[in-house]
Amino acid sequence: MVNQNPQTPPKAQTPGRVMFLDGQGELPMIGISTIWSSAEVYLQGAHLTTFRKHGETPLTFMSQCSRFSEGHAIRGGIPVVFPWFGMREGMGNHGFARVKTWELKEFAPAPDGSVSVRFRLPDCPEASSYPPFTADYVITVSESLTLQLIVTNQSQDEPLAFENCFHTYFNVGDVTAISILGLQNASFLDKVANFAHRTQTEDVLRVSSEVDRIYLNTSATVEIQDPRLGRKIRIEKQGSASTVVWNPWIAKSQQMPDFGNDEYQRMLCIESGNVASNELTVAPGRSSTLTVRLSSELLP
Ligand code: TA6
Repeated sequence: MVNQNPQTPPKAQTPGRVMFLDGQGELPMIGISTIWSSAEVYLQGAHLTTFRKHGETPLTFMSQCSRFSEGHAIRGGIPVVFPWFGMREGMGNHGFARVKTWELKEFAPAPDGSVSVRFRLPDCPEASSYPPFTADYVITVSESLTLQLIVTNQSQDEPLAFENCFHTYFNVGDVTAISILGLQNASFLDKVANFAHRTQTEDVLRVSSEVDRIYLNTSATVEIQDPRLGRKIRIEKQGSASTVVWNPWIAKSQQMPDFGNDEYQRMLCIESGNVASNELTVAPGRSSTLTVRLSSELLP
């Protein structure tokens, strides 16, 4: 509606809200609500477990079998993978950030109705093999969801090398019916073929078996078209050269204790970050920011 009286400021948006709650397994969690959407974030891993627009099914997928206990990664939502991706000898998969309890530094309901929360990775023994750094994570909830991971090298003289990735699990109606757009001509490491180097020639990627691909040197927006849920999801990114696409399919699902045997049918990971040969090196005193914006639209 047009404001008839130029002296009267337009009506303020309803401010967003932040609530402190006990989540599953009594892990501390915050609930965020805005006029458009709601979200839940566990302090362990600064792990977003749900983002849902009002009137839509959740954008993010959560396994019904996920563990919620200290020191164990949550299965679903958005694990923050840092400072390494994949296996590191004797050190487990996907870094330590996803199992540490992050400090909540700030939460700010903005005048436009959005809410931002900022977390910081605490000091921990595992970080001592790196030059000193800080890692801040800002989640902004509005009609869309924006994620920012800011890593600053606090060393005076040593470069900081690391991998990062938002290992996002999306909720889909039927994984075999979706179309994944935005990866044509990108080259990838195919983990299901012993990391063979390949290039995607098809304009649309479809899933009909296990998929585990690390696409390199691609900063393009990826789109998931989901005819069963009648929606389109957009994944826009900045400061990210890699995209990982993962669906465990039948056998891997059965092997994962914290994942239901049939759940592969309703999820797909499209992960944005900098991994493998796209690993980042940040000079002393400098920062690097990974930004991802997730949005959705119902199909006509
Ligand atoms: O990003 C894909 C991937 O690296 C897969 O290879 C797969 O095993 C997955 O992540 C899950 O890893 P996680 O350590 O959470 O079981």
